[in-house]
Amino acid sequence: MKAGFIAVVGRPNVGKSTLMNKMVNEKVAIVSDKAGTTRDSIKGILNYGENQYIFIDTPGIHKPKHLLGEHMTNVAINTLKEVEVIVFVLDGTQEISTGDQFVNEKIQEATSTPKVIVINKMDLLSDEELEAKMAEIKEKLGEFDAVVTMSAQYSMGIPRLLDALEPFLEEGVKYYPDDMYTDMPMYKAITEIVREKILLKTRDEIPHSVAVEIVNVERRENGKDRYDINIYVERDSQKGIIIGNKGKMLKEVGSESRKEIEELLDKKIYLNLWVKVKEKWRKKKPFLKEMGYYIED
Ligand SMILES: Nc1nc2c(ncn2[C@@H]2O[C@H](COP(=O)(O)OP(=O)(O)O)[C@@H](O)[C@H]2O)c(=O)[nH]1
Ligand SMILES: [Mg+2]
Repeated sequence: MKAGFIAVVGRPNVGKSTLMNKMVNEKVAIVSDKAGTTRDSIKGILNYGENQYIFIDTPGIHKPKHLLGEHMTNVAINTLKEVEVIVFVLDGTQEISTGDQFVNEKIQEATSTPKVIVINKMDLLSDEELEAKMAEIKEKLGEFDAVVTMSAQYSMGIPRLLDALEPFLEEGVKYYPDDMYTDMPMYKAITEIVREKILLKTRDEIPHSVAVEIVNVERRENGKDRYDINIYVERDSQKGIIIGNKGKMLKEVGSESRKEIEELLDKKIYLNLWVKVKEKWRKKKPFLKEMGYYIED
C-alpha cells in the first residue's frame, strides 16, 4: 500500500484540469478553452490497485496582473511545497515558451521534490514532432525524473503516467476513504458548474470577470430545494451579455447548470440565477476573501 500527493502544474490552458479529471475518472475540475478557468487547487483522488494517488489540480502559473491572478499563482506555488511529486504539464502542440520557462523556474525551487514532465495533446502530434519535443525539453527545461506523453482529452497514456508516478508514492499510508474522489465542498462544486456554463458561452474579458456565489438555499420538506445564486461581473455591459437578448443566455446557463447540479445532488431543485455588477472585484481584497479566493501569505 502506497499513497502520495501529486501537484499538477503548468501554464494556463495546457490541459491540467482535463488530465486530473481523466486520471480519477470523474469530473472534479471544470474545463474550458479559456485560460484562467481553474482558480483554486482542487484534489482528485484515485484508488488504483493498492495505491492511492491524490492529484492536486492548480491554477495556471503566470506573471499575475491583479489580486485574483496573484492568488491563483500563489495557490499553485504553495502546492509545490506539500507534495511527493510534481507533474509539469506542457502543451505539446506549442513551442516551449517563456511562460513554460517561468513555471520551470518555480518548480525547480522545490529542489528535493521529484518532477515528471507530461507532453499533453499528443493526439495532435506526429511521432517526429514528439521526438523533436523531447529534444526541446532537454535543451530548454533540463532533465526530469520521467517524461510521459499523453492525450488527456482522449485518455491516452494514463497507465504510463501512473507507472511513472508510482515510485514516488510513500509506503504504508492512505489519506482518504476508498469512495472519496474529491475534497471539494458541495457548495463549491455547485458554483463551479454555473461558472463553467458561463465560461463555455462567453469570451474575451467576460470569463475572467465572472464570480459565482450561493446566497441562499431553502430546504423544502415536500418539494424541491431552492437555490439562489449570484453571478458577479465587473461592468453593466457584461451583465447585459450574460443575461442575453430577452434573457436567452441566462436561461440556457440556468437550465444546463440545473441539470448538472441535480445529477450531482441526485435530486431535483429550483435554481434562480441573479446577475450583479461589482466593479473591479478582482482587485478588491474583501470581496476576494468573501469569495474564498484570497489567501494571506
Ligand atoms: N486536443 C487536445 N485538447 C486538449 C487535451 N487536453 C486538454 N485539451 C483542451 O485544452 C483546453 C484547456 O484544458 P484545461 O484542462 O482547462 O487546461 P488547464 O487550464 O491547464 O487546466 C480545453 O479546451 C481542453 O479541452 C488533449 O489531450 N488534446
Ligand atoms: Mg485548469
